[in-house]
Amino acid sequence: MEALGRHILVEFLLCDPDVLNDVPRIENAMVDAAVKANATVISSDFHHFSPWGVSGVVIIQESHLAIHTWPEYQYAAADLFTCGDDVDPWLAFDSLKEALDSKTYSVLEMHRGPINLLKRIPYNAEGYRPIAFERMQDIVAKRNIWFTDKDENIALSIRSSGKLLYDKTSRYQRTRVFQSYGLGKVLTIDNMIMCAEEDEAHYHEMIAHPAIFSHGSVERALVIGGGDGGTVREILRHDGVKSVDMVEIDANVVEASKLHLPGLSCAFDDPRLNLRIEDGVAFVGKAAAESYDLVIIDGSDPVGPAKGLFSVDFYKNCQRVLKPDGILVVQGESPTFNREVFVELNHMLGDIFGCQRVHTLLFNTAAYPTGLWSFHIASKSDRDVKRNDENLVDSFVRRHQLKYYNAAVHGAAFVLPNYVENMLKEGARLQRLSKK
Ligand code: SPD
Repeated sequence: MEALGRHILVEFLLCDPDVLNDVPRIENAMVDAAVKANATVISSDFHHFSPWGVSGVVIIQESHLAIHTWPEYQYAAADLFTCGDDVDPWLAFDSLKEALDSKTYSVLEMHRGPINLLKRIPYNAEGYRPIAFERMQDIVAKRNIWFTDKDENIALSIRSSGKLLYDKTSRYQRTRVFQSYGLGKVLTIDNMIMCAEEDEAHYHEMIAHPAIFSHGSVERALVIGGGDGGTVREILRHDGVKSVDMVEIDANVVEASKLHLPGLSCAFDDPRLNLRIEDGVAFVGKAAAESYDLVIIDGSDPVGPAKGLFSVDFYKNCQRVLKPDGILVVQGESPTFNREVFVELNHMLGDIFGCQRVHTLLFNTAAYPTGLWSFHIASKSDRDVKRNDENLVDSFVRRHQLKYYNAAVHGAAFVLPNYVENMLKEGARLQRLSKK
């Protein structure tokens, strides 16, 4: 039958679920399929589908290829629609089948616009042809691939250039570095964003300097996690610091940073740094009592290997290894994105250190969902962590050309909006009730 276009509807079954949940990989497979079918790619738009999977479309000059994937069912639904005799959608089908590693499939082919049912009218766009041809010369395929960090309800997407610079999976997790358009190179662990070149200073300056300046004489520090190197870079800016033990569980994170994030990994060669690749929870369990002025927990979210970083026993050990006037800083999650963990961490530390000695600071970041993140700071003595020596801070900020932290930001970061104050108080009330 003669027709204007061919439309292939495919059920790809028993596919590789990891491929089906990988936005850049699916986008590449679809663009590749279009090229193999001899189509001209105009643009592509691919996103994470909630809660898992990928959804996207490749616009081709000869129509479109679209896909939705369900990794949890090892299933993908694709529709491959092409017009004209020069493009063969079956070549796209073959290419996709292989890329998705689909063990079985079913296909329905429809001929769209059957010529014998249509009546051609004397429509003449000849005058437009030269203009259209000229415009076509400027078309450069536009690719939209988004890395999305999300829970069931809230997400943050960063547009990727499609260039994956690092991708390794250890026994703990998958570490990737990709090139983004808006925030430089981005480091991810599993499906979470860890840091982005253009924005990481907010996080790393605020995890280190408020605690160090309020302590006043940090000499020995311990960092758990922080494999990208940003936290130790900030600590080692302080001349008074004599040694830093850094314990990262996954060598891949350190390797990815050394290879692709020179701005973060630049302090790895500092002779004061003792980098160990091992389990931070076990390390703190064995470390000598009262041996550190500062302990920083720079972990990822409470899933996978970072889970142990969110337990009472772990924080009791952190308190034990601190000197009597030592300070603990904990990656505190977001009051909106991870409300429960945010409150729970604050209270857990309050139970161990005493709630008057635990303070929460907030800072903004473009790289994490909701844009607002926190650190909880627990002091082993009665110091006012909000105070700092303005002159000292100012000259340090000038000397190191800091991007985010300064003396005023130090104080302001501890000022909490009412909803956050109330969230922490309400959580404390519920905790008291549950203990009765
Ligand atoms: N949701 C991301 C929480 C980030 C935790 N750590 C990032 C590591 C940066 N050094």
